[in-house]
Amino acid sequence: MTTPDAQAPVAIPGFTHVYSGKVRDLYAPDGRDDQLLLVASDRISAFDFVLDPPIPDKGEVLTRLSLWWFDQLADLVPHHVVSTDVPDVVVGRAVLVRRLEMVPVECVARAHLTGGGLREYVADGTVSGLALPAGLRDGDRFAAPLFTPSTKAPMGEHDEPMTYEAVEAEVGPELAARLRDLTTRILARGNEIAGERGILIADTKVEFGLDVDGTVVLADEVLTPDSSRFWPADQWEPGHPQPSFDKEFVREWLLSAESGWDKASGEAPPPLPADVVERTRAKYVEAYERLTGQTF
Ligand code: Q0Z
Repeated sequence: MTTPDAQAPVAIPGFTHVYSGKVRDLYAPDGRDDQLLLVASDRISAFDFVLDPPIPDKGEVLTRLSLWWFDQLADLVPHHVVSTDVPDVVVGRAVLVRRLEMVPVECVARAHLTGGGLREYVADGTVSGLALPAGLRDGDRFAAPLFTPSTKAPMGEHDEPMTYEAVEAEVGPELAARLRDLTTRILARGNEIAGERGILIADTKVEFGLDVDGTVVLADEVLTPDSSRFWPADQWEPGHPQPSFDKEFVREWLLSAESGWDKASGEAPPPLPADVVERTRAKYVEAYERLTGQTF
C-alpha cells in the first residue's frame, strides 16, 4: 500500500486536472478550450525537492502578489488573467486565464550576477553567450538587466542556457526582439518598485504566450519569489552568495546538523519543524506586504 499524498492536487468540480508542476497545478474547464485554471498550492521546493509539510497561505500570497504585479505592468504588456472568480476549494489561490499558444522559450532577465549565470560566467566569461567584463563577483549588479533565455526542459530536467541567436532561430527575429525587450523591462520595472521597499530582484523568469491575433501576452506568474530571486536590500554584499528573502530558514535548517539530512545523499529531506514553517510563512507574507503596501 502507498501513503496517501497530503499535497496532491484536489478534485475541482467542473474542471479536469491536466498537469502539475512542483508547486502548481493546471486544470481545464470542462466544455471550453479557451481558458485554463492555474492553481498555486502551498507546496514549497528547495534543493530540487518538494518539501513536507506545505507552507500555510503560500499559494494565496503568491497568487495575490502576481495579480498585483500584473496591474503594475499593465502599461508594458497585456496579461492572461480573465477572472479570480474560481471554485470554493481553490478560492484565493487560483486564477482563470486565457489559454494561449505558449512561447517555447524560458524568458529570463538578470539584474545581478548569481546562480546559473554566475556558473557560466566563471566557466567562460559569458552569460547566455554575452561576453561580460572580467572581475565580476557573485551578486554584482549589471548596468541594465540582461536577457538570458533558456530552453524549456521537461520537469525533472534543468533548463539549458540559450543564446539570443538560438531564440531568433526558434521563434523568428521579430518575436525574439519583443521577448527580450519585454523581459528586461519587466525586471527593470520590478526593481524600480521593489527597490523602494527594501527588496532586490536579482533575476526572474517570465512566460509569454500568443493570443489568437498574435499579440504577445504575459502568462503564468510574475515577479514572485518562486519565479525570481528576492534578496533583502539591506544585506546585499557582492562577493558571496546572498541570503534568499523567502527560503533562508528552510535552506539553513536543511543544511544544519539539526536536520540530520545530507544534501549529497540523494535522499528526500526530512519534514520541516513547525517553527521553520511558521518563519517561512512570515517571510512570504512580509514580501507581499512590503511590495504591495497592503496587509495580507
Ligand atoms: C502554463 C504551469 C502548472 C501552472 C501551460 N495562459 C496559458 N495558456 C496556455 N498554457 C499555459 C498558460 Cl499560463 C501554461 N503552464 C505552466 C504549469 C501550473 C502553470 F502545472 N503550462
